Amino acid sequence: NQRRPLIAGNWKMNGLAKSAGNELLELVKLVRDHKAPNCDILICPPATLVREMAKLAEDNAVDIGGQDCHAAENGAHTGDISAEMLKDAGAGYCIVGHSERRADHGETNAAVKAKAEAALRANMIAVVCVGETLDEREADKTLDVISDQVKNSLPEGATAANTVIAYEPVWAIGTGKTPTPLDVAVVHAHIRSELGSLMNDSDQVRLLYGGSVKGSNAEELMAVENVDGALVGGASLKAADFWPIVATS
Ligand code: G2H
Repeated sequence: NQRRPLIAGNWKMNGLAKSAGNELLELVKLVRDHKAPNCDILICPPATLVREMAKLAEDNAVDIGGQDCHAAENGAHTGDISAEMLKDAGAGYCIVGHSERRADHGETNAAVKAKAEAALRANMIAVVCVGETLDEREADKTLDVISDQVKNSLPEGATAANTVIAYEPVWAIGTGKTPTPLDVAVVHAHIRSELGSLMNDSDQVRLLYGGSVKGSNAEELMAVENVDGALVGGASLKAADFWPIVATS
C-alpha cells in the first residue's frame, strides 16, 4: 500500500488570530524538530483564519484547508464562501459534508457532492465526510447508510489524488465514545469496496477515521486495516494534544 497517511485537524468554530497563530507555529515547530513525519498534516481553521494560518505555515510543513465551501464559484450567496476563495486564501484542501453541516444546515448527499466538485474545480483536495447516526447503527443500517453517502456524495472526477473520504460515526463525534477497531475495520473495508465500482484507483484513496480521536486511542485506531489517517476535532486545537496523534504515523 502506497497510501501516505493524512492527519487532519478540524478546528470547527474555534480560534481567534492570536492564540490560533501560536498553536499553528507550535505545531510547525514540532514538525520541523522531528524532521518530516511520515504523513501529510492538515489544519482546517475557520475561514476567517485560513489566509493567516497559510502564511504561518508557509514552508508547507502543515497544509491548510477549509471546513466547507459553497458549490458556486461566486454570486449572490450572502455569507457563503466559494472554493475558489478558500484556494485564493491559501487552502489546499476542503472538508465537505461534515455531519455537523449535514445536520445543522440540512446538507444532502447531492449538496455535498456539488461542494466536493467545487473543491476539485478550485484545485483543492476534497475531504468528503460520511457516517451513520446512533439510530442507524442500532437499526443495523450502518453499511447501507455509508454506501448511500459514498455513492451519492463522491464528486464526479474523483481520484485518489483529489479526494479523501473520512468516516465519522455521528455518535462518536465529540462524545468521547469511539467504535471498536473491528467496527472501524468493517466500515473502512466496506467503503474501499464501494469505491472499487466508482473509481479506477480506489485502492489508493485515503480513508480517514474521525470521531473522538485523541493521543491515547490514535495508535490503536491508526493500526486498523484501511485506516489511512485521522480527522481530529477537539484534540487538534492544541498543538500539544495534536502532535501525539501525528506522531503515530
Ligand atoms: C469529528 C471530529 C472532527 P472530534 O467531527 O471532525 O471531532 O474529534 O471532536 O470528535
